[in-house]
Amino acid sequence: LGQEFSYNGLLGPAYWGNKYQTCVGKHQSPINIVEHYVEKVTLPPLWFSGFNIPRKAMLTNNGHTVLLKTIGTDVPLITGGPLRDDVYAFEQLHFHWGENDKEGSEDRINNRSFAMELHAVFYKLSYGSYKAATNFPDGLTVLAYFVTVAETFDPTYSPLVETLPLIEDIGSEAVLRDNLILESILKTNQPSMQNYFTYNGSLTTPPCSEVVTWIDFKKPHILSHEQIEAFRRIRSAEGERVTHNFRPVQPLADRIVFENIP
Ligand code: SG7
Ligand code: ZN
Repeated sequence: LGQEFSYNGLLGPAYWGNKYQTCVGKHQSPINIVEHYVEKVTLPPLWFSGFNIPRKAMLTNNGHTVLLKTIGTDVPLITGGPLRDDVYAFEQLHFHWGENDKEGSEDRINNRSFAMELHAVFYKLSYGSYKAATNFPDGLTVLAYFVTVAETFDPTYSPLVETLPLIEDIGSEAVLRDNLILESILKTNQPSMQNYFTYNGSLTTPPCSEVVTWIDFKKPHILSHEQIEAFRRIRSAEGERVTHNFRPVQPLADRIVFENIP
């Protein structure tokens, strides 16, 4: 588990391209989104289904991040927006964070970093599986939520945050005490979900496959400093705390970032 790449030293982001050719591709993620240069558009609404059902959820420490998967059939689906008529199925969600609350997000807005970024990963259902989908340019979509820090934190994160002490060791996993309603964390029922940036990019870790339609919501989530500290206590392959698991921004090159104005 988890020693093919790292976020510092000789396995750090500057060296990912040595082992993984795609990581030096032209359409990599993350990027800095400069609001002055985005192209405003009005896309069909994003549609969410199956997010309001309570599901058994399992949290895993994979040595790089904290990963949540739901257990059971009839997975949550999304379509619309930049996905057009294609249907994408929920695979997992995970987080990126930094050493302190001033950094941690992967994408930036006008060069601003956020304390954390939540990624909900979906694969195009017609490709049959997550793994198969990663071979196609439109194989994945990731819903990205920026996180800012305040005392008045979002209580819907509590069941997840309370499980973090159980998975501090690499490879450990734990089932959330109560079944999880993804809609509470992901806010899929809220109008703010229709205001987002979208662009074509890559996985932000090796193999850096350029197969991701990124959808970055403008409205940030709010966690407390203490909640983010609980993430910083999970341990990597080297037995050290994971205090930095975000990739530096990559060149935009010839890409256009769109902003959906509902
Ligand atoms: C996190 O981000 C994990 C990885 C994921 C990677 O490290 O969620 O997933 C697993 C199953 O470990 O890597 C290949 C892959 O999905 C990159 O995903 S991201 O681009 O959304 N950040
Ligand atoms: Zn991610």
